[in-house]
Order: sequence, then structure tokens, then C-alpha cells
Amino acid sequence: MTKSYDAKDIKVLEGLDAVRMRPGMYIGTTGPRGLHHLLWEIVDNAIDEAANGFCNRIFVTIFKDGSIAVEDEGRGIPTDIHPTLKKSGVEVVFTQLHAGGKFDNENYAYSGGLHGVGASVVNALSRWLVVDVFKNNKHFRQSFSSKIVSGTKISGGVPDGPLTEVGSTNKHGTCVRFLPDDRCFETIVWSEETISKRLREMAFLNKNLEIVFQDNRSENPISKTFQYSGGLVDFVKYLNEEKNALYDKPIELSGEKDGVLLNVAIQHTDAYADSLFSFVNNIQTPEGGTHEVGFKSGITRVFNNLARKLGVLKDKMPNLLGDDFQEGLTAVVSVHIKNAQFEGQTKSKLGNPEVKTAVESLVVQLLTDFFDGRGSAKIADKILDKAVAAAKVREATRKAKETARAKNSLENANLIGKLASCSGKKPEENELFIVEGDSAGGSAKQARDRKFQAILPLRGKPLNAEKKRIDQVLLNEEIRTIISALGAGIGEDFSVEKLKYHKVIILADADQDGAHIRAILLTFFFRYMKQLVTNGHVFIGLPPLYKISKRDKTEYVYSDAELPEAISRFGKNYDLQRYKGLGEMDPEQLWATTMDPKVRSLVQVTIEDAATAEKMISTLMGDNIEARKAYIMEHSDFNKVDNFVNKNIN
Ligand code: TSJ
Repeated sequence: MTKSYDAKDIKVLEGLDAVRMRPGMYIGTTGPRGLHHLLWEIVDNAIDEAANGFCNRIFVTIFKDGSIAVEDEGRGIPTDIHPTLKKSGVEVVFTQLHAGGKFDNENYAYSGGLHGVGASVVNALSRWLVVDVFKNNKHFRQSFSSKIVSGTKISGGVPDGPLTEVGSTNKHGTCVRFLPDDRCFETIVWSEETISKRLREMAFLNKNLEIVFQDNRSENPISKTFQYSGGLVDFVKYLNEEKNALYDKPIELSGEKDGVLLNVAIQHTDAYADSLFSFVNNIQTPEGGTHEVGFKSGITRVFNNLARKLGVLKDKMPNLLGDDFQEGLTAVVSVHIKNAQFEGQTKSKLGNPEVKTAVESLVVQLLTDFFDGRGSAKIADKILDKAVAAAKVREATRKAKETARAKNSLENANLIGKLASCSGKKPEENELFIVEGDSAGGSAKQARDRKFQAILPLRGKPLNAEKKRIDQVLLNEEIRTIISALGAGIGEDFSVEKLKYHKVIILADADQDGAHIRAILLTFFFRYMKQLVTNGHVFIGLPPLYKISKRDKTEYVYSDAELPEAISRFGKNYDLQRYKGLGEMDPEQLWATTMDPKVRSLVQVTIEDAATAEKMISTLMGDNIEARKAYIMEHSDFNKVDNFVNKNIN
């Protein structure tokens, strides 16, 4: 199958000096990414040898001097002499730009095309490089280094001598060790984390391949071995480790069609985001491309067919969308193809149109077969349930968006009716108080400075009902009032520029119900108005917990921790009132403690707070009763406002 490789196949294009003059052209950047690119270039060659079935183990070792070595147990780079260049295959590989069998596409069936800049680029940008080839019971070696050629001009990758037989061996393989040139890079410090991550990925993508990574830089060398007998299935399990999978085993699909080799593993979780990782010839394609498109339309077709077959979708109901099936989906899609064409910003998007067709038809065939098979019924139910729920949220979001857009509609006027808006017209000064309960809302309306403070009372009940899905929350009148009042849209349409209130202040009681309302509101903002949170517009108002008084002296206490000290300031015969809720305060007290910008404390909500709330809510609202119980036990102090204290501002 593999055509025999000859040194004369190697095409000679350009000299190495061009690489040192314009490193960016060859490796993208001279920062950490570019540095690691050198390593990937060498590693990819070793992985190719493994992917073609000639090697089962690869070693990557970082040394104390900052050099790094990649060794494989493959066939060894050809050592024979090139008839016209009169150099060994090895020397050609390391000194001729764009040289290498893999550019012929005939010697190598499926090989990395993205970085294919060649080992010569690595050599050109190194202080020194040593290659050892173990082949035909012989040990060959050649070394290269950077040299001052004239005055200040430095050339990289200059041979110290020809490829030389230095001993005998029973090993076979290739070892390349090099030290990147600190005159070419901003930094030459290897990242153990970056390298581990990539090598682990390579081990997942190449089932059973053993990759041994050693970092010998510190006193206690680190050694890690990556090897996965489950391949992509293990990859998906790894990605889902911290998540709740909807079914036990990831689904694995493998096949070949029209020269496209496809390997896929998928597993749904109860999360909302999807994580799709795709690869072409073992190279990650973060920008996606035709293989991803084919995969997505394939699974959408199969799942819709399944929904019809099982009666989840009745005759006249429209199909579910791809997005519905992708919610909570973790998937790894790996294809191997010839002549990969990359496009996009970072040349990491697959362009070959024929790959879409092949992948889609493979996915349809393989996944349909899977669901025709035994034991798949439960899995189908779980996936379809999840997709139907996602579709409901999608529909609710659409309705909420419509409401938000239709500013002057009757419905909107009704909604806005509950809002006591402010008279001032400067959004950056205006504040919207979302107040728990009608009675506290009433006090707040009387207490406020109507010039810049608007009040929206929230009836506790409708939001507070346990086990409400976020789509129901979206249909809630008050939530829709908030959307209308803020005037900035929702979801992808949300734009902070249109915001009518630059401070959104949540005022809820310091009890269970109040905590729940806060969490629901934060979850809502987190999901549908993320920028509102990230731009620092969301605040938690802090009402006092106690009032201490004695004759004409009154003090408010905002936390249990401060109480003893406050009491000691009053001596004997003081009056202590504990506020059970905002509703117990009269308008004057509410103003003086919680609303007056001169004295109040506000806690600015960070995106982490909102994410925590979202996690709490999805646990509380989800179907996983055990997780819900565990969460409540663990986070029973969530409703303490102290959890939100990050930055107090007025
Ligand atoms: F990047 C590199 F070139 F420096 C490099 C290449 C680095 C490392 C670590 C390994 C390799 C490499 C190349 N490993 N294995 C090979 N195999 C070949 O170059 C090879 C061997 C035999 C034949 C043949 O047809 O007999 C063909 C090839 C391309």
C-alpha cells in the first residue's frame, strides 16, 4: 500500500535563512505559541509514524538545559543518499525547506497538513539540534547548530558534519533533540501544562498509543504516561468527568467512506453548553469546518427520525433544531483525509466540501444502526427528553424576545404598569430596585428618590415555586417586566448600550425565600443578559438584620458578626429589634438603611457569583434528586448574603 520512499522524492524549495528572517511566516508567532509550535512539528512526525502503524510508543522529554527530545520507535527517517543533492535523507529533511515525503501525499496516506512546515523550520530556529536514527541495526547521528556566518549574520540549522554511523543497535526509531534559539523567541520556557494537554489529546486520538512525557527540569522530575485503550470514548469520558452524563457509555461511531476515515464519540450531559472537539489528521480544528457541519447535520437527522419513530414528534410538529440536540452534548469528531485544505483566520477550519457529505452519510448510517441495536432505547429517551426541554427554552426565549422588542404593545404596557419608573433620563444615574414582596415594594416606592430610583415589586410566590424550569421563569410576568424595563433586549440581542438603568439592585429578605429569589434572578441574568453582570451593573442590596435603640440613639446592624460589638456600645437597657423581612421596615427606615446612596451598602455581583447561582438553580430545578439533596446539604449557607460580598460600593 505504502509506496517506497526514496531520498530523491524529496522536493527542494528554499533555504533556511528565510525562516530566521521571517519566523512569523512559518510558525505564526515568536511568543509561547510559536515556541510550542516547534515541538508540535516534531511530535506530529512521530505521531504520523504511529498513525501509519509503524510505532506504538513515543517519548517526550524536557531537559534541564531547556532542550526537548521527541523519540519514536518507528522505522527511522531514511538515511540513504539523495542522488542529485548528494546528501542523506535525514540531512535533506532538516535542511531543505518544505522537504519531506509527506508533501507528496502518496507515501503518507493520512498526515498532518496544517503545520506541515517541516522539521527544517525547527532546525533553523534552534541553537542546536541532534537527530539519532536507529535503523537496520545501525545507529546514525547528525547534529546541526546556529553559526555566525559573517559579521552579525547568524544562520540556523547548519550541519556540523554529515550523517554518520556511530554504533550498532537493535533499536529502531527516530530521536530528535533541540534547543530553541533564544534570539528568535520571546521566551524559550516550555509549558508542562500545554505539553501535557496536547500529548494527552494525541493519546486519546490514537487508541493504545503510549506517550511517555518526562519533565526533568526540577529536582523532582515529573513523569506521565498517556495511553488509552478506549480512544475517543475515553476522551469523552474524560471531558465529562465533572459533569452528569445522561447515559452510561459514550456512543462510538467508526467508519470509512470515499477516502474519509471517521471516528466519533458522543455523550450527552445535563449541562446547557455543548463541547465539540474536532480534529483533522490529529490536528485540532477549533474553527470547525466541513467535517463538523457534516457531523451536526447527521446527528440532527438521525435524532429527528428517532423522535418521529418514537412518537415524541407527532405528524404535524416541526423538526427539532440541531441546537436542541447539541445542548449538553460532549463530542469528539476525528477525521483522517488526504489533501486536507485549511482555511479561516488561523488556518484551522477544514474547507474540503466532499468531507461534509461523507461524514454526514457515515454518521446517519452508523448512528441509525446504533439506535436499531439492543439496549439503545433508554439512551434514545434521554437524548430526546433533553432536546425537547431545550426546544421549550428556545421557544420561551423567542417569546420573551418578542415581548422585549414590541416596546409599545398593549401587553408591554400592562407589564410596565407595575413598575414605578423614575423621572430622570440619564441611564448612568438611574437605578432599578427589584424588591421582594408587594409590601416592601410599597415601602420602597414611598421611600425612594423618584428622580433616579425606579421600583419593581416582585411577588414572591410565582418565582419561588420549587422545581421550575428556566423556560417557565422566562414566561413569568415579573421577569418579562424586568426585560422590558431594562430596555436592552435579551439573549444574543442583548446590548448594554440600550440599558436604561446602570444599576440593577436586587432587594430580597435574608432568608431562604429571599436567597432563592436572588439565585433565580442571578441565574436569569447570567443566562440571558450576561453582559449586565460582566459589566458590573448587578448589585445585591443589603438590608439590616437588627435595629438597636436606646432613647434617641439608633443603630442598624447588617450581619450577625457585628451584633455583639454593636450591643456593647449601647451598654444596658437597649432595645433590640430583629428584622424578619424588608416588609417590617417603614419607608423612612428602608431609605435610611438600604436605599440612600450615602449610607447603604451594595454588593456588586461578579460573574462567579452568577455562575454559582446558576449551578445551584440547575441543581435545584433538575431531576437529579440525589444531587439536589447533596447540594442543599453542602450549600445550606448559600443564602447568607456574605457569600456575595466581594466589593462593597455605594
Ligand atoms: F520531524 C522529524 F522529521 F524530525 C521527525 C521525524 C521527528 C521525529 C521524532 C520522528 C520522525 C519520523 C519519521 N519518525 N518516523 C519517520 N519515518 C520516516 O520518515 C519514514 C521511514 C520509512 C519510510 C519508508 O518508506 O521506508 C518512509 C518514511 C517517511
